[in-house]
Amino acid sequence: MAESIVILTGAGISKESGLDTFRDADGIWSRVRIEDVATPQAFRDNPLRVHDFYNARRQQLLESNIQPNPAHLALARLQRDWPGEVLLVTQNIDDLHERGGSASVLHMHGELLKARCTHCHVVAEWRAPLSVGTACPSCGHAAGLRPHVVWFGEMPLEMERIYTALDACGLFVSIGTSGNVYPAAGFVDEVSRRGHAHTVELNLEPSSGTDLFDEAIHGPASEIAPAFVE
Ligand code: BV8
Repeated sequence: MAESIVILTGAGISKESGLDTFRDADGIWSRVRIEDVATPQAFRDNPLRVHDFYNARRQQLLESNIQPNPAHLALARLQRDWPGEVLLVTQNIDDLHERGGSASVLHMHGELLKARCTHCHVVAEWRAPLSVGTACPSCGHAAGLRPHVVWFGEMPLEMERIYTALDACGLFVSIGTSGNVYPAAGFVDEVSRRGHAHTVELNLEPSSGTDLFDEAIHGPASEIAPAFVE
């Protein structure tokens, strides 16, 4: 039986599609502070500022120039053609994997095009700007909606399913992530501890955890991801 594969992607895979990364010199965290926009405390203190931050990113994602690049397309082909299981886990909240043709994507840090009600917990597709007074489409509660994203200090989504897949995989590939944010940054350790899976980093430059991988290939994702998949 073909080995199962876990792919972890980060902001670097969407960079060539026109979306900024977080920790590069021109990245999102060079312009705004994490504590101002990406924590539960920030949302309690200043929901308007947090909504503005995600509204702008949602609007940009919906602009016509933002399209999946060859790296997204290559992973969709891999998922379609590989005879074994391929779990595609992304830290990205964009929908470029889906638009690139991936039928199954696990968004461990949530999704920009969804909103969640803090009262009834319903998750709804959401493309319009959110504001402090937007009513929940399900329970009608005014001011209950928040972006469906995982902020710092919150539990990432579907961790049980991810760890089960990490424990069973024969190949783990990390693409376009700096390896700074946990628990995702610890996945390579989790796989390596078991000793019988191959681990590969595909990134523009060596990430902070590059030495933890069995193999590392450096260059733009749109070139090295398709080459790796073929
Ligand atoms: C949790 C929201 C358990 C959505 C994001 C100390 C203090 C406080 C907290 C902690 C601490 N130590 C550890 C923690 C936990 C914390 C954490 O890891 N902090 C770090 C920073 C120290 N983690 C958490 O809080 C997580 N939850 O641990 O839960 C828990 C909970 C409660 C109680 C007990 C336990 C939750 C983390 C989720 C945070 N949410 N964002 C959004 O707005 O987007 S994180 C943010 O970083 C993004 O989501 C992003 O996905 C994620 C990872 O970033 P990357 O994708 O790696 O992007 P980055 O810019 O860093 O790197 C890009 C890379 O691409 C670079 O290497 C670059 O070279 C490369 N690149 C660039 N261009 C290209 C390229 N590669 C290829 N081709 C190119 N063209």
